[in-house]
Amino acid sequence: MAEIVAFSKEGRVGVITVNNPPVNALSQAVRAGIKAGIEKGIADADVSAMVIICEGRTFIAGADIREFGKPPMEPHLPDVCQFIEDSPKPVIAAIHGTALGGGLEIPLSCHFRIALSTAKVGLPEVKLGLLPGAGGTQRLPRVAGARSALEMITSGVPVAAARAKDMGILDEMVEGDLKAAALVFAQKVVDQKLPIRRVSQLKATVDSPTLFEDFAKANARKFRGFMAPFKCIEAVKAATELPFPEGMKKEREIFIELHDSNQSKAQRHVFFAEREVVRIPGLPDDHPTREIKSVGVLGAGTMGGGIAMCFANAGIPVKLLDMKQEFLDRGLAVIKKNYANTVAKGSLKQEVMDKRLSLIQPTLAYEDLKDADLVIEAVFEDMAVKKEVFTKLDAVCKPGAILASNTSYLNVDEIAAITRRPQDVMGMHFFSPANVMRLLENVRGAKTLPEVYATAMKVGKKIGKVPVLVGVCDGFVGNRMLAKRTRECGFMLEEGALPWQIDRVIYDFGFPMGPYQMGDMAGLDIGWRNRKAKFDSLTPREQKNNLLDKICEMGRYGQKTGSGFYKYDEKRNATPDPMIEELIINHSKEVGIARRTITDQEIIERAIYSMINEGAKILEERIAARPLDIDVVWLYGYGFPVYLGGPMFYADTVGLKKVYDAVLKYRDSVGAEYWTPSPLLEKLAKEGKGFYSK
Ligand code: 3H9
Repeated sequence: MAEIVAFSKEGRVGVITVNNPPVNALSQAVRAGIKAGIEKGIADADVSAMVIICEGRTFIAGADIREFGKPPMEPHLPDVCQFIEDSPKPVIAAIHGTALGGGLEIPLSCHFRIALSTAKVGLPEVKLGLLPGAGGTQRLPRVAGARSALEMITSGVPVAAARAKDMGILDEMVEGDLKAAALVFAQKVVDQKLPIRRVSQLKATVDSPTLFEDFAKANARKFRGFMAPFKCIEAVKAATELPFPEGMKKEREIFIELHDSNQSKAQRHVFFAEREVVRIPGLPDDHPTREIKSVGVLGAGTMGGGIAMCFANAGIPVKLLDMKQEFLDRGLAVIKKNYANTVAKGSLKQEVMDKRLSLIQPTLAYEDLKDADLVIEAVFEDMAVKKEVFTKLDAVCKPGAILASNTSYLNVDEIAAITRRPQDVMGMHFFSPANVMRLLENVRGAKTLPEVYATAMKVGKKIGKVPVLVGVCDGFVGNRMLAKRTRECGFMLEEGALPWQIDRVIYDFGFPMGPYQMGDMAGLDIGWRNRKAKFDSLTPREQKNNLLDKICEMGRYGQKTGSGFYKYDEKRNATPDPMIEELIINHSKEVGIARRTITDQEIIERAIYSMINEGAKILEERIAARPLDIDVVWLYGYGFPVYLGGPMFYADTVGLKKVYDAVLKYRDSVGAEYWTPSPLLEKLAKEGKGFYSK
């Protein structure tokens, strides 16, 4: 087996090669190996310079995230970095792939840095709720200036080699054989006796006296709720004000504070959850899948058009079918407009847009779908319509084609049963706008073959989605849980809350917007239509809780009609409407409920804990295989705050006993038909466990 870190000599250059697949993360062995390599190089009189280089697909991708939360093991990364910088012999980092986090902090401690032109460098710790903890916040401002460092560190977005060179992070950009280029560079350093440049001894430049305040203010919305970006600003500021050793001390203190915070734990959980979610429990990673080379999409409306774009973006040709030419024309015009907007913003080249458009072929004939490997229908949400469509698809599609429905709550098994191939039928629930939203709920029916849903997971990833495998139930994972929040918020309006109070609490919790702002934006008529379709299955209290009916009957459908729960000006700025307040107060009288003060805490408990309880039921019923599947649905489909890790992770941080006790409290006050604790929640709470710590 290859050594994790090897030391070899090429002429007078000591080469330290890291080989720790898959991404050369800085495990204890790597840290120790690099330090030992530098020691060897210093001690060896025949060595005049050293190169740090990596095997495999990338340079070091950072600290080993799996080691976080465990007892730290020596040598610590900041010490290794300092040891490199203190070396009396020049050390050169030779970068390929992505040098991230600690993987950039090592090069910043080297005296010179070269990279392939295809390489990228970045400090993405902020995305894990951390800050660079091995000198990144102190050294980057010293090579790139405080403003660039702030941008890179608080966004976590890596920069390409060319930009990194402009910023002063890289000394040279090279092509071809990186090791050969590094050896040439090292020889040059030795021959020309280039002075060793220790970054810690440089001065961090600040281009404006109010840089830090201005930067925090300008990004306030983007950073809302997150601790780490503000802490990153504090650390970079320290680099401009304090001597290096004191700045390092400050960085260390903040790193530990963030590392131990629930936010960072949540964000690290999200990092692994989004990678784990595509793995299907019980199926090997290499389970056979079907090849998807062409796709059919039914319905050229907003949803179908968005879905077609997803496949075209991934280079997969799409036949887009609708019933009338005018529907196709309208749908294609919207697709064109969407692409044109991206071109206008400079994020897409015109020729790429043209190529993508050419991959979307409109058609009126089902016959044209006969060769498609996958067909996704996005027609009207009505079982009779879906059955008609699937009967037609069953008749024309080739054997082995996967037939998927984009339904958001209808029974996929019932749809599958109308065909002669239920094993090839499943749900693929995209979220609106489908070309933007990352979540894809892949719904496996009772008879869907593993090969079929494994294909949907793979193709989902290919088109840039975060696919989550779920089972059949009303609303699947996301909408089923959302329905509980909607119900409780509706009840709280009757009992004493107002839409703007609920919206404020949900926004402050960390969602992008509250439920009533969201309803107004999406169009209240959608929820109204759903309510009418489900009216008979509602409880008497839910049937009488008819504020939505009253508001929609006034023609107030939300932003698009200028009013809904809120009223809107011509710029779509919302203001609370006294008329709606009066309507709600009168409604409470009508249904005989004495209004009372609803605290913000009650809003959180009823809106969020009701979803957690439902999530636990979803786990029991195996609709979702793991709590992480539920968390990913909520993070990517509904804007659950990343720094809380998703509803199930959040529940663990609150403590399941507390959640369970609240469920019992509301069972007594609101009613057992709404608040029966899930047996799983009850069991875990009583055992003092969490969804993740069983
Ligand atoms: C840090 O550096 C802190 C320091 O400042 C201070 C310390 C004192 N550790 O993403 P992929 C695994 S914080 C452990 O699918 P790609 C990953 O889980 C760190 N494991 O591949 C997956 O495992 P599995 C700052 C890691 O090609 C496998 O590698 N660095 C790490 O799409 C493949 O990953 C970052 O935040 C890690 N650091 O993308 C960089 N990284 O196969 C995080 C990856 O079992 N990493 N794994 O599921 C990335 O952004 C991407 O992985 C990368 C490759 C772009 C490198």
